[in-house]
Amino acid sequence: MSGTSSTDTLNRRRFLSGLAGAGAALSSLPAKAESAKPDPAITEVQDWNRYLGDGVQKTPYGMPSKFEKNVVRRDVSWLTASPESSVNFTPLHELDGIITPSGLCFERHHSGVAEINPADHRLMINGLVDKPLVFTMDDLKRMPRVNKIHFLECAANSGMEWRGAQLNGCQFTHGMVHNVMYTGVTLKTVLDEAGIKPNAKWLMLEGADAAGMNRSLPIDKALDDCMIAFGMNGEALRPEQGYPLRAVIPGWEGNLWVKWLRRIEVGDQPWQTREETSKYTDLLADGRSRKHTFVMDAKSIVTNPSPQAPLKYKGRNVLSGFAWSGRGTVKRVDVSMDGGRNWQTARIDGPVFDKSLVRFYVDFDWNGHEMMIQSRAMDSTGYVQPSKDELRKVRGVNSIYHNNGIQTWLVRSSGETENVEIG
Ligand SMILES: Nc1nc2c(c(=O)[nH]1)N[C@H]1C(S)=C(S)[C@@H](COP(=O)(O)O)O[C@H]1N2
Ligand SMILES: [Mo]
Repeated sequence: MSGTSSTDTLNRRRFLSGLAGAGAALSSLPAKAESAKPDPAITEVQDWNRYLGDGVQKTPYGMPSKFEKNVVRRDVSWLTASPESSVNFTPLHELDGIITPSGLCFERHHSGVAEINPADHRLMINGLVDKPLVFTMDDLKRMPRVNKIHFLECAANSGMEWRGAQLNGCQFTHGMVHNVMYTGVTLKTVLDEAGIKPNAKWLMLEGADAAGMNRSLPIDKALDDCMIAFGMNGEALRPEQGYPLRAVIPGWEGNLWVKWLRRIEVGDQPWQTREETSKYTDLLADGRSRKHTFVMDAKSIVTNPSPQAPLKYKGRNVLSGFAWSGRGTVKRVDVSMDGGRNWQTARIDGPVFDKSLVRFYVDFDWNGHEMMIQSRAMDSTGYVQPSKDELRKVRGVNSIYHNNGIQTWLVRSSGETENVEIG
């Protein structure tokens, strides 16, 4: 029997006798004949098997196990000057399946998290409309509702990697992405209610944060598949994600997904705001800039193994990662273990939705040899994720945004894994 800890409660002691029978049964299990050293995890009765656990309502809003405290968002302290205009990163190597838990969705704010009482929040629609409107949150919640699962990727995701391998961990190289189920109203529903004029071509979405962040959105995209969402993963949006209302612009760069959404102006041309002129444009080699780079191209990342999740065992292992495309669904993911010489098709498991992450696996045996692991996504338009060199050929080396090049992880024979690039 293992020793009892000093935190034992009276309750626990009282129930010790009650559970003695069960304990005796477990400890009388025959030890495995072939195992030289008995494993106390199986031969000893554990505390949690002997004492009563916490009752209901210990945590009215449930939290992860204390043994999961590594599973957190992280920032890179030198990346930005202040925490209000900054970013943190989703711990991709700790996740599985396709849904990002709400508390782990990376955050990107230009002026901090606005704290808004939903009772005081309004959404205004003005400009080239028949009838300017102001909605309360309750108004929006009485309109026909939809649920959609989509990824959001900041255009600057992997931006540090343009000139070579930089940050050691997929959380930092690829962690500006999350995948969430949104609940809300389609943008078309609210626009139809206001009635858009025939000459309307663009919308301007504006946030209620101190940045008043705003972006121009072409009307065709708005009417096609955009939403204004008040829910994420089955509950209200988190404050960090724009509570009480945010724009959902499926497949397009995260910057367009205006949080704390308070106004939509309808116009006939783009507004040329800061976020679509001096920012979120990329300088090409010839000195010109790319304009209105909205779509996030197909991309993938192996999350396990990766620098923060080294290989621990020889023999049976699971390689895992995910892929996404802003142009549709992911059709196939190929994985190479030798730096791109040979490729095998990974097994996609779980639901495959439009403009959503898909999860892939390769079940493999590892004999301890060094590996150069890569993954390559193909989407429903036939587009194939390029290598970083192929990207640089077209885009030069002055870019920050829209780096969807193939990532390489070097797995050493110790299992330790590093961010590298092969030429
Ligand atoms: N109002 C407002 N909306 C915003 C921002 C902001 O700072 N203010 N940041 C944008 C950027 S650059 C990105 S990448 C996404 C990040 O969304 P997230 O914080 O839910 O990850 O929100 C966008 N919407
Ligand atoms: Mo962003």
